[in-house]
Amino acid sequence: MGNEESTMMDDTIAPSVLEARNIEAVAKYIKVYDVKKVVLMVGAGISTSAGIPDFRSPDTGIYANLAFLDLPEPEDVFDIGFFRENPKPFYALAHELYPGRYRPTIVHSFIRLLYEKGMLLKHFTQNIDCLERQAGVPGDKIIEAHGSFASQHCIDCKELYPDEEMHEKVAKSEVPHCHKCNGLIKPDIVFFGEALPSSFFDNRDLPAEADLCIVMGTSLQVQPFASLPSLCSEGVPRVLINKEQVGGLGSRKDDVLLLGDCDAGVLRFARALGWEEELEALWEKTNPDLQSRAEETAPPQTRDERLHDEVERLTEEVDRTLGLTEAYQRKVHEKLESHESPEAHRQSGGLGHVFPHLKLSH
Ligand code: CNA
Repeated sequence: MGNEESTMMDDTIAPSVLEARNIEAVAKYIKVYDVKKVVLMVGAGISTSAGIPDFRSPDTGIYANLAFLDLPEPEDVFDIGFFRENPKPFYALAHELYPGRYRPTIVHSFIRLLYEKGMLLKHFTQNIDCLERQAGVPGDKIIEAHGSFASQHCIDCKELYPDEEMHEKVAKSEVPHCHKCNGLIKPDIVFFGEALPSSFFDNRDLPAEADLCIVMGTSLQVQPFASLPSLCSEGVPRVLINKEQVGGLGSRKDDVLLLGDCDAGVLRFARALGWEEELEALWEKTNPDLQSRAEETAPPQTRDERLHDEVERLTEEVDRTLGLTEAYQRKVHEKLESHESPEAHRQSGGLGHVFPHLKLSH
């Protein structure tokens, strides 16, 4: 399996379903055939523009930059046998890759858009960065074929390890140990020599049902994932958006290769579908600056809201600086007095209940 013919289709041979072997013809096919069952197969290349390096890109890939970890072979960082002997290189790398530090790319938002349009049959990802979830693709539409950082267990007794402690350990590049048996803790990502999750095998029939397949950002070098595109039915268009041609993509009559950067490829695809604005709006929602901008442009607060916020802020300040000086107490008191009318003050029973440790004189 997975040894698909990789001889490229001759330009003189016409496609069977598409009008032409280009992305505009795929967009037309989607509209004309009312495509509703799209399968995606992706890898690290869809997250490189988020700032997460892939494995195999020369110069920028993780394998080319593992010298600092001093490994016999770069692949050893994900080798379960090596991990048992020396987990430190993996945890140094986990520190770099850990979810929460990166924004989804426009490709992740494109996958979400396919979902919103009711067209996403299944998204197969080799990535462990959880960016598709962060972009709003629901978990039941995603097969994380190589697992993810979402949970972690002891490699010996299989005890679950708490998320919060894991975050702390990874943040410090420390190796966590099991609270029960002191074994090594490993995130539930699939290492070389480990079985893929059952969800991968349970859903492996879906590519055969698809009416469109999109492969992006993967070198298709890791089996059994690499065989997925070959499981699509003959006569179903397959699109490859990647820096280079990979696997058997390009060997069938309705294969379309969009070689180059995947963000640019997806934008061109969206434009051909008339979805460009929608896609950009969806991607903008993943912008972490959006929240702060929303706050800046929020309508002015009412007097009561301002008062409530001020009380909360002062409570925190007081909690932080227990053991206040007399002068500071006076300052807080004056400030509160100037924000609250005597009437409101009486009705609320004063501020002593908010600051039980503050002896305010009324
Ligand atoms: P890979 O073998 O490193 O291949 C990446 C592919 O993407 C190559 O063909 C690149 O040319 C191509 N590529 C890189 N950047 C771009 C770009 N901006 N636009 C278009 N194409 C690009 O990675 P695979 O995913 O194929 O290998 C499988 C491994 C990688 C899985 O086991 C993953 O767990 C693992 N991995 C995941 C992450 C992540 O979660 N983001 C990061 C690094 C490695």
